[in-house]
Amino acid sequence: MENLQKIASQVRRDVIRMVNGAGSGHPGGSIGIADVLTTLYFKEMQHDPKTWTRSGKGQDVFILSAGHLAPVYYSELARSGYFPIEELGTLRKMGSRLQGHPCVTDNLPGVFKPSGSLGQGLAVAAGMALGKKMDGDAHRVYVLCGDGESEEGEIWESAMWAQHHKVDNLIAMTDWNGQQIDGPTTTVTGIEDLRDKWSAFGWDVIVADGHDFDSIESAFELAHAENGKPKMILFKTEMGHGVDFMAGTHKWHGKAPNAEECAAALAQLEETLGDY
Ligand SMILES: Cc1ncc(C[n+]2csc(CCOP(=O)(O)OP(=O)(O)O)c2C)c(N)n1
Repeated sequence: MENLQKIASQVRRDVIRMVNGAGSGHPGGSIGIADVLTTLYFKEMQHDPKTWTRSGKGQDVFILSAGHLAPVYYSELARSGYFPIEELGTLRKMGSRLQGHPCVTDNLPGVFKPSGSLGQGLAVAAGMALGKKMDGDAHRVYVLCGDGESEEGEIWESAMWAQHHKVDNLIAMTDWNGQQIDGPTTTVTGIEDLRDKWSAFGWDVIVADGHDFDSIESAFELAHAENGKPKMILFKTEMGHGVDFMAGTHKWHGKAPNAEECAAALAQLEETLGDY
C-alpha cells in the first residue's frame, strides 16, 4: 500500500508538470482520481504492456470514459510501461501522441477507445465485456465515468443494456467528487443520489473512499462477484486532492497552473520515482 501511495504521488506530480508544460488541460479531476487509477493499474488489473493489443483479448481492459482526465491516464500508462515516461512532457504539443483527449489514430499503446465526448465509454465497455463472455475470455472490463458525465443520457441507456445482458465482468467506476465543469453537480442537474439510481437500474453498487487504499482494494474485491449483475463502484473523491489550493473546487477542472502555481503544487507532492 505504501508503494501505491508513492506511485500516486508521482502520478500527481506528472499531471501537474504535464498540464503546466502544455499550458492547458485538466488537473483537478486527474489528481483527484490518482489513488483509484494507481490501484487499478498497479494492483487490480491483469494487464501486460508487452502483449497488449487494442482488441483487449486475454487481458483486462480499462476505458477512460471521462476523456478529459487524459493527464492521469497517460501517467498511469507510462508508469506501467506502455510508452516512455519522457513522452509525458509532450502532452497537447503538435505531433504528440498525447492529445488533450485520448485518441487511437496515433496508436498510443494502452488506449482502447478515443474519448472526450462524454457518455460514450460505458457503452463501449459494456459491449467489450459481453464480447469477452462470448469469447470465453475470463478477463474483466473496467471503465471510469465522471459524476458530471453521468448527466449524459447514453450512460443510462448503457446501464439498462448491461444489466439486461448480465455483464457481471463489467466493473464501472464513478469519480464521485460532486463537482463538474460548471460547479457542484447538485447545482447543475442534481444527479444525486447516485446509489439509488444505479441500484434502480439493477446494478450491484459499492461505495468506497477513493483516497483510502484499503477501501479501494476492498471495493474491487467485492466487484469480482460473479452474480449476473454489472458493478458500479462509486468512489467518493475530492477534486484536486493532494494540492491544497486545488482541492474541493471545480475551479481547477480545466485550468493549467502557471510556473509559480506549479512549483507550489509540486512542493506539496513527494517525488518518489523520478520526474520525466
Ligand atoms: C458530450 C459532451 N458534453 C459536454 C462536454 C464538456 N465537458 C467536458 S468535462 C465536463 C464536465 C464533466 O464533469 P465530471 O464528469 O464530473 O468531471 P470532473 O469535473 O469531475 O473532472 C463537461 C460538461 C463534453 N466533453 N462532452
